[in-house]
Amino acid sequence: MALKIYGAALSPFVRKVRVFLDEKGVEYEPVHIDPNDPPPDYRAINPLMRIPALADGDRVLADSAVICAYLERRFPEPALYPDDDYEYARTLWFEKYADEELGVNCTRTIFRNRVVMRLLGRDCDEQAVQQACAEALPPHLDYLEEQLGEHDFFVGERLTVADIAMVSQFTNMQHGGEEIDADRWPRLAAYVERIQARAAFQQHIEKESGFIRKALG
Ligand SMILES: N[C@@H](CCC(=O)N[C@@H](CS)C(=O)NCC(=O)O)C(=O)O
Repeated sequence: MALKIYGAALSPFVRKVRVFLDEKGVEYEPVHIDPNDPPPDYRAINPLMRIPALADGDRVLADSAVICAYLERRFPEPALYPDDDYEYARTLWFEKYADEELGVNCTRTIFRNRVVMRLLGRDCDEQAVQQACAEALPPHLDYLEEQLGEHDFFVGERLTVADIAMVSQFTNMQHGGEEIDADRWPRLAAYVERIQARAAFQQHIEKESGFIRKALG
């Protein structure tokens, strides 16, 4: 039976799980759930009513980090977590950093105000967006630029769930009209562009950008 991924395409956490499966070449059925108006019976799948959730037959799981950890064991190849103990923990660190620290700024502030609020016909809190861009995000970008160094990936010289989580958040920031300043954070900006050029990311970003263009002009 095909896996089902519940959620909406523009969510960074849903995109993370979809890209994770696409990188592994595993098929799935996307089931649309609007996070602003989930159907009541979705509570049986995720009591927190958040997206994404996964159904693998009659097994259900919620939270992108939990889902990816399960999928890694279910479909081990190609590995998206390192074997080495320390590298494994560093991967979880950067995944958590992306989901939480970048998530607050890139998605819950920039993307939510510039895209979601407009799609809902509500006001954008531009002051909150400016605060995220000018004050909250730069220390995170400084740290990530330094941690990335000259490497192609955050951990272990190959793609991990940390890269997928990280670039998924920056994709929402870009959907919200903001870019990483390549003069200030050149390695991070080039890294995001490189990871987004992978087929697994590309297909989603193209569709999402098309939808946003059509909906918001
Ligand atoms: N830690 C969760 C975060 C999921 C999350 O916050 N999803 C948002 C959409 S991007 C959502 O469902 N928001 C609706 C709500 O919180 O009620 C994960 O990684 O899956």
